[in-house]
Amino acid sequence: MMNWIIEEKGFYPDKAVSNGNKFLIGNGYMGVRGTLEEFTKKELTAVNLAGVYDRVGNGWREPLNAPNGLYTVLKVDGKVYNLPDVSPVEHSIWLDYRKAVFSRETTWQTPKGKVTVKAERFASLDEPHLLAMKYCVSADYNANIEIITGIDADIWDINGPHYDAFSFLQEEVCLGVIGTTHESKDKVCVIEGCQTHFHSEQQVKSDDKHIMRSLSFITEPLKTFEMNKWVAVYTSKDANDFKQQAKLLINHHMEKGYQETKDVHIRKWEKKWAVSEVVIEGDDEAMEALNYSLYHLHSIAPRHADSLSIAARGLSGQTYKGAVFWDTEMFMLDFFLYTEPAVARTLLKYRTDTLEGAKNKAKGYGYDGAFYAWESQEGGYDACSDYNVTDVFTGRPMRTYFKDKQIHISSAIVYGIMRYVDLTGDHSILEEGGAETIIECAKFYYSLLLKKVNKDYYELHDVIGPDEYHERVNNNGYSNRMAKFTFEKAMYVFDLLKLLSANTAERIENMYHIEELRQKFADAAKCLYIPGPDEDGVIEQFDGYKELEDVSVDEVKSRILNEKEYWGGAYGVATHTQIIKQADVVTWLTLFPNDFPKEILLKNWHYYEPRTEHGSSLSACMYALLACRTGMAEKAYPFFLKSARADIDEGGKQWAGLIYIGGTHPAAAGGAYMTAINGFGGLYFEDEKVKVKSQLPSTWKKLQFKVWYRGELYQVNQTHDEITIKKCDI
Ligand code: IFM
Repeated sequence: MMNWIIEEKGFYPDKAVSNGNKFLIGNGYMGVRGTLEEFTKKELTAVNLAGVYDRVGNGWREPLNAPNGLYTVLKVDGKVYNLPDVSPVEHSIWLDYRKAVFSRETTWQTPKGKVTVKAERFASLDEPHLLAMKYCVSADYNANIEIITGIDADIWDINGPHYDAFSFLQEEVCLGVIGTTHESKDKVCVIEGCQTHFHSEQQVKSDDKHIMRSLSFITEPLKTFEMNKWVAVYTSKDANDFKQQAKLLINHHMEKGYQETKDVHIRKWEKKWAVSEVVIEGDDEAMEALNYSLYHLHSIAPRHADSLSIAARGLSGQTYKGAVFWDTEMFMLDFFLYTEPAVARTLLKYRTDTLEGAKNKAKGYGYDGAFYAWESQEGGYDACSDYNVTDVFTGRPMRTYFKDKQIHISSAIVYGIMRYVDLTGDHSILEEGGAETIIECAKFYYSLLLKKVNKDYYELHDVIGPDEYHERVNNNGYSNRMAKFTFEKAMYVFDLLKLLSANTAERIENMYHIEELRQKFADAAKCLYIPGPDEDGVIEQFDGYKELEDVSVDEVKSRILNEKEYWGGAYGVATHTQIIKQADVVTWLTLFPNDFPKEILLKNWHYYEPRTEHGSSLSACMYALLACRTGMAEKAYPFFLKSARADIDEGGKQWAGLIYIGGTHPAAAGGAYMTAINGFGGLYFEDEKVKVKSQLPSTWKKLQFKVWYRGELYQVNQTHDEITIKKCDI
């Protein structure tokens, strides 16, 4: 039986950080880490805002965390009862990820009796600016209770503090904090309102980082005292009258009541699950892990905007600078295309709207066209630093070349746009900047082409492929293949112009010498060097890769002097070996399985897998997908489960030196989804039809899912003996 609840019984202070990720709630506008009400920045409590950034001094620019309006502390008979300070007699936390509600229940023993707190909260899917909480206290004696609840503006930041000043307000039933950001002087406004179902004495107090109300009352045995709390979060980017809107929102929901607000939220989630739930009969673990992954993707989908993308760590904090990587287009996009194409469009619109930033980046390096940001923030600003890793031995920043050399990022944007066009049949994204984006990306690659005097083909030198441990290599197969794909798609866009509106066609014709570009791109697509298999059937990841030391991952691990040391860069332990960080050639073959016969795909899978550290959560799903494609469903399974459980297992790297790099792993979540649907489910589209070539793992008795394709919703049911695909009534 599918269990939609993940739970942790008992209190483990060391898990505060990983639980913050695992029990995260969010609604695309904001994410609230799964920390307890009394937790502070020490436990990495955060209300992380989507797409709003700030920079202090030379620190990394990162997304804002808002003041925490859920902050609540309990006093019993004059003493604070907080975790982790006072050990509980019982404690558990759980997340109902079908309903997207996080709960905790904690009982403490006081000298006079037992006191229990039961709380739940959600980030409204109906109203992106709203958080709601129910906080209940009961005791088995007449306890003297003080609930101290308000807003904590002592915020956890990695490279902050991001607020120059806070102003506090107390108006009617509301308490509020308005922070002024450092870089752009934007305002972040958090207003809370509170309703109790009991009589209490109320007092409001504030200091320079908090505004809190204390509610005092005496409990009666076996009676539960309930407090409901609403928190509205706005920024000055959302509305000029943000404060007014925040107060209106609180008042509106206070009138509606907690239960109604919650019911509407749950109904909205039910609508999402009605389309996106994946049923796997015969394997509850897989079904739970997969749908839990989908919960995370839903929680970070930017439904409140029409041009916004998703950060590599979702809304779980400031890690990776809250920036958007190729993760979105290559790993998460399929989920949204299949279940909520409007979100897919919003993600891609962010890319077409940041084309100027990409053109500026290309220009800055002396290239033509559009070189997208490796770590994209608003406007396409590349937040990736020249020194993205700190050497653990010397404490010195290490020069890394992710920003300068991961040229494959631009092709990921083209891939995403074309997949959207293909699966939705909607050309409007091309009309609204997509066509230019594709052409500019092709121009970028064209300006990078090299031809040796004695050769008649083009090469791409000095790049970094998906495997980041080998920097500045020549002819990375993945990058070259994706550049070729980009040239082909740019030519396709030229052909498509006649189907687009006259305005778009005219705009493009005025901007470009189409015939000249067409010839250039055709020549580039034809003559760009694409490495082929050697006598062993293996495709070299880049020129000279096979000459590197051929050792095992374990051997490389045994050479490590510090468990946090970086494996790549100039002197990394993997740099001069064939050990790679993540799927690279295998990613290419997964995307273009028809480039080579199946035996070559298999040979490369078997060659590269033992040489892959899987040091990135993006790696496993590519191995899983190619394994499915080559008839190795059983081999794919552990890689699938690893991706699906990425945020359940608390695995992965959490810290790099003193820098927290943990958080949720939406790309792994999206990768798990692709493996289930495209891999095991074998979903593909041909002749404008939904088709499947399934190969379910032996334990899966049935796989059932829905997908949107060209404006129609289809339900796909598969067993080992039967496949049905039928259109749903919408
Ligand atoms: O985009 C990835 C990259 O491929 C590997 N390092 C982490 C990034 C963000 O997930």
